[in-house]
Amino acid sequence: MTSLAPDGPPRDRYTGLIDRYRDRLPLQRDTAAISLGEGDTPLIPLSNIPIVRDRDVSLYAKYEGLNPTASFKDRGMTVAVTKAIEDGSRAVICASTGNTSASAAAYAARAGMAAFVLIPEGKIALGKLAQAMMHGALVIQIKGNFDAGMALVKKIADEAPVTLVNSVNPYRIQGQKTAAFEIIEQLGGVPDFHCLPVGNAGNITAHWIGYCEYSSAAGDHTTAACAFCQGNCALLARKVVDHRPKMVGYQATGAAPFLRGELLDHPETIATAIRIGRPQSWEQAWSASRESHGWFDELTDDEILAAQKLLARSEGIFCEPASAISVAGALRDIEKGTIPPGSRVVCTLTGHGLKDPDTAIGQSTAPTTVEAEMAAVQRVILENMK
Ligand code: AN7
Repeated sequence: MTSLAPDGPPRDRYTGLIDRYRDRLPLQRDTAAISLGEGDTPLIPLSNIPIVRDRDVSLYAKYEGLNPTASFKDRGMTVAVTKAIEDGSRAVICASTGNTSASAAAYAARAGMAAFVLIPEGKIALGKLAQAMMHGALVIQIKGNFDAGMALVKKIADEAPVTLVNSVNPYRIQGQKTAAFEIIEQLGGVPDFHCLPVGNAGNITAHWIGYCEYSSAAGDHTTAACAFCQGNCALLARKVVDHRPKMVGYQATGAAPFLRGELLDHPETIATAIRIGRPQSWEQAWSASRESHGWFDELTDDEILAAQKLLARSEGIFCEPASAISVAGALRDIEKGTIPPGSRVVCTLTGHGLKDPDTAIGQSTAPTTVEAEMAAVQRVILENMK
């Protein structure tokens, strides 16, 4: 019943999203995947936050920070880099607020390709910079923001033999749509609301494509062995894929072109990952929002940081600030009732908190330093137990 080739990996060992969903991806059957085992990230119920319990909402975090380079970008990058190799390319280029550069650098290293990354000087989190440097990318800091970098790399990729691996590359979006497939499989159904941060707007676009594909496959489902189920078609047969979620996109107040209704020249937010004023998937994200009957909303930097801390302290989940905006927004909408009681809600946590140690340390209490003596240690413990 399996749709894998006879010499493919055993079904019980997860080997990355290209092996898992190849039939749903625009790659040739025999191209070897450039993979680091990305995808298959946990969907974690958030049950310790009082408002969630009070309103009888089922709230889940899709923890994309557990991908190989610690962000959702790896889903798109495995497909984009595999395709670049299929096409004979020798180098990749991107502009980035950090995570795309980390992912591109890692997958290019694995593929034996050169990587060129343009980042806004002083505006990317330390962990992401460390990753791009460590994987051997040529890191070019520009005295300008992400949008300026994006304009530059598009021109360069038009003229030079380098593959652009920002999400304007359609293979990136194709890889990222697999997050929606996984969510349906993990939930055993479709969420009512899907909340996620919006920067360049590639991810909201990709998720919507994923949900639409899954629901149309469910509608057409006649065979016992489809690409989604790989022989286990119970999910589709039970007709649990009977709707599509409302897509809810959150932006930081200082970088919220979807709320202003126009592109912005000077985006600003502590969530540097989404410090973007000119989203490349502008039209596609509006379509996803409209077709799903979802909406966009904005949150302040303080609200973003409060949600980051709440997740870390009450759920044990450390995500980066840009990721926390999905939970900040969902909780506010649950409280307002825009997300009604009884709903099933998924928030994407796009990147790991370790990406941005400076912001985490900056909002936490500094460690207490004492002499290495029992009395001193006891004193400070007792003081803090009061
Ligand atoms: C943690 O790395 O644009 O709306 O250059 O790193 O698909 O852009 C990162 C974006 C959300 C927004 N959360 O996703 C880049 C970059 C995190 C991110 C987003 C990003 P899109």
